[in-house]
Amino acid sequence: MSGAQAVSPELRAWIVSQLAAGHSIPALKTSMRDAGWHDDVASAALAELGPLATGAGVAPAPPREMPGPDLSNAPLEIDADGRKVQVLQTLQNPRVIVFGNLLSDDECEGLIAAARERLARSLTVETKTGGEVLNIDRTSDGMFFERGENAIVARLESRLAALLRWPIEFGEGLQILRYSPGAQYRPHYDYFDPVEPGTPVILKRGGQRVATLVMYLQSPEQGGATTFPDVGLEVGPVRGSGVFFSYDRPDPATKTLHGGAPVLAGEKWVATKWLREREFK
Ligand code: PD2
Ligand code: ZN
Repeated sequence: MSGAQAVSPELRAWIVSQLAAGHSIPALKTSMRDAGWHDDVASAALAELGPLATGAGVAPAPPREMPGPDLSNAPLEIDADGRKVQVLQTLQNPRVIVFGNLLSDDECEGLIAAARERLARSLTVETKTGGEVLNIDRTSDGMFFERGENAIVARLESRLAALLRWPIEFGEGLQILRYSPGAQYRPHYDYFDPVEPGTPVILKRGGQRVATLVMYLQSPEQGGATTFPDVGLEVGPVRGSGVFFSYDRPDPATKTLHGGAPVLAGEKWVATKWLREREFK
């Protein structure tokens, strides 16, 4: 303590706000001196609070809420809006969960039948401009359903909202992909790359993607696994099952690099549901 002057809560709050506004420590010292604060009080306060300006010593952000099932009691199956979904396999880092019995055969066939006539060579969101482009990394054909577009889509979406504990409104419309022999989806991240110039436009609608669920509607005869190269995981594309993974930040450190291995024989059909951090209007 120096003389009669202590670092008051008001001074503390003022320093924090000035640092947050980008003012330098020497500039603050001059202002404090002009306002009548002793140099040693000013120095002590700035030494304590100055690291805030660089981010050092700031408590890390609290963990954000993420989509995912409640696995606190290690359930073998979860009742999701009336369907008993199996929990077949889990990985902590990256967060990956393989589900069985997600869809019935009738639901798989119904989605394929409704999608088939609307298939076009798959476009991906082009992060350079925010538009859509043909992507040579993805050689499947695809289409999107609107959210709630037909009875099967609506039923599946409420099942997924219950299973993953994430509002229906935060999900993109269901994407359907068909991979013919030779088709693949080279490894990529599903979040939008923050450094690409088109990303801010994409994020206006619902914010970042935070999780993906790839559901298998038809198994190929050979090939077509969903791969996670960072951790050497391959998930077999078995009809009615699906692989869920989440990413709490748009960063390769999430280890969520993943791809669709080439289909070697037969046709592989998937439905992908992407979840956003906010309502996707
Ligand atoms: O079809 C797949 O296995 C696959 C792999 C990687 C699908 C996606 N990504 C996707 O739809 O994002
Ligand atoms: Zn993907």
